[in-house]
Amino acid sequence: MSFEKFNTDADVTAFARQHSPLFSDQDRLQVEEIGDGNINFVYRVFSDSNSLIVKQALPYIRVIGEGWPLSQDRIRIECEALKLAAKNCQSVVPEVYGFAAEQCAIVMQDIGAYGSLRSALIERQKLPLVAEGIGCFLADTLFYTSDLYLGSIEKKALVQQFINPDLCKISEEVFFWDPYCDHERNNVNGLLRSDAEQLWQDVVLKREVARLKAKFLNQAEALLHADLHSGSVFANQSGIKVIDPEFAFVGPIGFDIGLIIANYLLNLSGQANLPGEQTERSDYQQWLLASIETIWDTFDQRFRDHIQQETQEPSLKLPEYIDWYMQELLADSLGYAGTEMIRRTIGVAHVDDVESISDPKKRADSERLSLVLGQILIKDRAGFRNIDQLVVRVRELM
Ligand code: SR1
Ligand code: MG
Ligand code: MG
Ligand code: MG
Repeated sequence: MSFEKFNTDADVTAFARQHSPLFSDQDRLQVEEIGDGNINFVYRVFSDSNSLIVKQALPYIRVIGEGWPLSQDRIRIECEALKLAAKNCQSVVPEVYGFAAEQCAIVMQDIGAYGSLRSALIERQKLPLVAEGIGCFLADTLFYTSDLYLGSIEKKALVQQFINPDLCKISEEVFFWDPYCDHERNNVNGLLRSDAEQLWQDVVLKREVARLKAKFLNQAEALLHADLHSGSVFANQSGIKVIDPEFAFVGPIGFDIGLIIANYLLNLSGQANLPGEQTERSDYQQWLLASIETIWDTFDQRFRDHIQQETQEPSLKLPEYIDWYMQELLADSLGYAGTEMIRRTIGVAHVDDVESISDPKKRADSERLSLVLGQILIKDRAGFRNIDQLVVRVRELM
């Protein structure tokens, strides 16, 4: 059967009925298109009493159109990554109800009781369980898909299952190339032009970004979410849900940790100029820094516990090795955090935490802070011995 895009509400509801037992024949169904991501189409299908989500991958990037073709295998990747995360980190991802390769579409649980973490951060909500939830998600999904847990043969099969060349190529370009040259895809605030030009001349920075890119290309360490920004995390008072793993591939663990830390720091940069009382905004910046510490500390403790209790391979359990490994992981994470901050500031896909600041001068002030932090994270990443040292450094720059 050849691929057909859902063109009408009836197409979407028919698919939803066929792939989930949630609705009866008597239910009158309605559809709303809710996708605000860059890549796919997302629909919410609902009756008076039930709802679910249908997500369809077209053969191109949604926000660009047919000019940027993209493999539809990404929807299989997303489906399989969601199922694996559900197994490794219980109830933290939406349940998959059904999948159809021909229509390149998934039917899954509606997590309507949760809201985007990005919006919560912009509104300065202090949701209590989010940072710890993210730390646990990282520790569980990354440990159980790494060589620290899987057998050698099983691990290679996982690498093969998640070969994701098109989506990796997007990240290879938008993280590690575009922002470091005057690329036509970039989006640079006119008031930041000279800062960007200075950055494009910085060969030490470019060398360090190349080292991070080489790890991204070559280090098949664990199954990553690989797009873990604050729009991929949904949250409420009782915890988190993580969505959208279509970029999943087996890569360097620090990439996932770094992306989410960066998104807290991007919000911190935004809070310097978002609307509201100064005292309220600076108090929130301190809360963001405390959250970053909690994310790392929770991840670090839980990941070490998993190694202690579940790693079979004796050479990988050596305490001296584990300490070295966790130190490397912190450096990698901070380096990748820096690349996320820079690409979200002068690259193709900006974030509302900063982009919603309407006064261009104020926005440039926040963007400059993001750029400075991003460069420090990349160049000085190996110098931070623990997460507290990062927090101290950020406070000096605020
Ligand atoms: C052109 S696609 C840009 C970004 O959108 C996705 O959400 C990923 O973050 C990707 O890098
Ligand atoms: Mg996404
Ligand atoms: Mg911007
Ligand atoms: Mg601490």
